[in-house]
Amino acid sequence: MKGTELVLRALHAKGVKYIFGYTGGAIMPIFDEMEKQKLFTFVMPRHEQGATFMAQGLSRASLSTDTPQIGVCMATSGPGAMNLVTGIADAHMDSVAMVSITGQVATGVIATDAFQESDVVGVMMPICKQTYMPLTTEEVEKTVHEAFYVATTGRFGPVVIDLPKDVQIQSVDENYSFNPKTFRPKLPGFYYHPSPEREVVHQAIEMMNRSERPVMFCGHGVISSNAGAMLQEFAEKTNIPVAFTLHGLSAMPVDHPLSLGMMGMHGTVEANRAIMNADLIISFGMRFDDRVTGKLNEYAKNADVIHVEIDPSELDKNVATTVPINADVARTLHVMLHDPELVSKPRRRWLKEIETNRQETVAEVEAEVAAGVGDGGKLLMKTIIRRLSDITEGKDIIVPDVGQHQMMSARYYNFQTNNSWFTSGGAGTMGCSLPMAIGAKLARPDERVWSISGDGGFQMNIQELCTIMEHDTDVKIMILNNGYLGMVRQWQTLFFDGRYAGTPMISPNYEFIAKAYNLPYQKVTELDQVDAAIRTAIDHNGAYLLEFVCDPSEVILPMIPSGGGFGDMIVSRPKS
Ligand SMILES: Cc1ncc(C[n+]2csc(CCOP(=O)(O)OP(=O)(O)O)c2C)c(N)n1
Repeated sequence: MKGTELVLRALHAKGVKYIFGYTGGAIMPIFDEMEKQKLFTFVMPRHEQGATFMAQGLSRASLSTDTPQIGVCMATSGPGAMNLVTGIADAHMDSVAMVSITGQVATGVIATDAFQESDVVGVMMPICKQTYMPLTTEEVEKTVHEAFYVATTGRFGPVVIDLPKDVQIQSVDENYSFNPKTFRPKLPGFYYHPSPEREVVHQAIEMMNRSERPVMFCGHGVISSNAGAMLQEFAEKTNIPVAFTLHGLSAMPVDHPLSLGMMGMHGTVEANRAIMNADLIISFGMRFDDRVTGKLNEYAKNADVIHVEIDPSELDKNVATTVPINADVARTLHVMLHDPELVSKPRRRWLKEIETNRQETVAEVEAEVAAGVGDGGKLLMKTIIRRLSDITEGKDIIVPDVGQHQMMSARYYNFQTNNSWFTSGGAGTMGCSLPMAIGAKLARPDERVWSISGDGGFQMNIQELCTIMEHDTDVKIMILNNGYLGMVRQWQTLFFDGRYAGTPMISPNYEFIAKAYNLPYQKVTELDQVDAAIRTAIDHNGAYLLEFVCDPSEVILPMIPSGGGFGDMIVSRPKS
């Protein structure tokens, strides 16, 4: 058996159905074997970066299905592999399981600057969970199995296998044998605590029982361990309100009476004030990112912190923890829910205080949403997202790009379906939406998927419209076109005296673009066209491109300035 056959046998054994890949000299043997075997659905992006986000979309969306799959992407050596870098780094920041296989020059010419050679392992090592370069064909199958184990054990993450061409095409020794059923990776130092220690959980429960002003945090770990329903049950049992990180959104209905919505830089006033005034924070599967905490020495000064986290290196990293619980979120919540000492307190004063904070801004925000247009009568993003949310009853899958529209989607889409929000949070990579939406749709074909982009990010991976055309992928696409790199423009408005350096943005004629990719298209400029346009896209059987012409001066608030504390939160638009 050849290395190429072993790679594919291992991928098949791991339940892989889709391969997102782009060919080239050093990966051709694997592609050739794929063509012979026809075991996988092959999806070719029009740029390797697209493959990484398609693989991410598939991994993220299939997490909550009965048949979770790991996204696999492939590229050739040198430039092909280098085009995977951004998507791999992005998956690493957001803890998304993914396996990337790159072709490498033959072992005999490694480190000679051979044609299309790059040091893939060297480049990828700091930006992924693990890298491999099998130097013999006998190692190949074991390496693929180990890669899947590493990607999906403990905190999820991307793994890269760089496969020299001779290792692909050589055959294994006749005595070769490998049994995936008995294979156990030997990974000293790679440890994983799925279950929490009961005494520590009990200590945490006692603190919750004593607390007068507790807040729960819901991070990506809740989604990764499929623990949203349990979190909701726990919140209801204890009457403790829940604030969400950007990645925690969609773990439970965001309009639940105990939900505070999103926290952090663009979080709600009620979430951020609750954190400021809390006496106890119970955080599940999140990492206290700087966009969540703001200035650390002012952060939640009067609160004890219980931190449930699968990755021990996150405990005490940014915020001092009173009770660290190094375990899987779902298993911990299970133990918590069954702790006999758990009490339900009404917490009326605390919940009333939170409601008062909510009321402070809700009227102003709702008035803006209802007005629907801003300067020059141009559409507001928040209104478009809210209309989408109402029309789809919050049940669709939302895949934003990066920018104002992303934060608007986070704030104004009323998520009702578990794990229905896939966003580049840690890296904040523009251009991710279109390919990530393709991967999500392949994972959950029966659900409606919306790719929402700004005019900037949309143009970064616009070529993936061709992949949509080729595969007839039913992704509904929205461009919120404000003629600017909007989020940066917002910072320029607020902190750079309105000097718009490098942010005005010309777009191509999207109608022509749509035509070129055989997509139906509609441009929306008036408020009274918004609902009908969204409904037309929904009713159309297949992909649809909607362009909304938006007000460039709209800002997403509240906002905590970068490096600021919660006390610096800008709640209303400065009057100029
Ligand atoms: C690849 C990449 N380059 C640059 C940035 C910095 N950046 C963050 S948001 C943003 C503007 C996004 O503009 P647009 O896509 O038009 O969306 P909008 O903010 O207008 O909704 C930029 C340039 C980034 N996040 N990613």
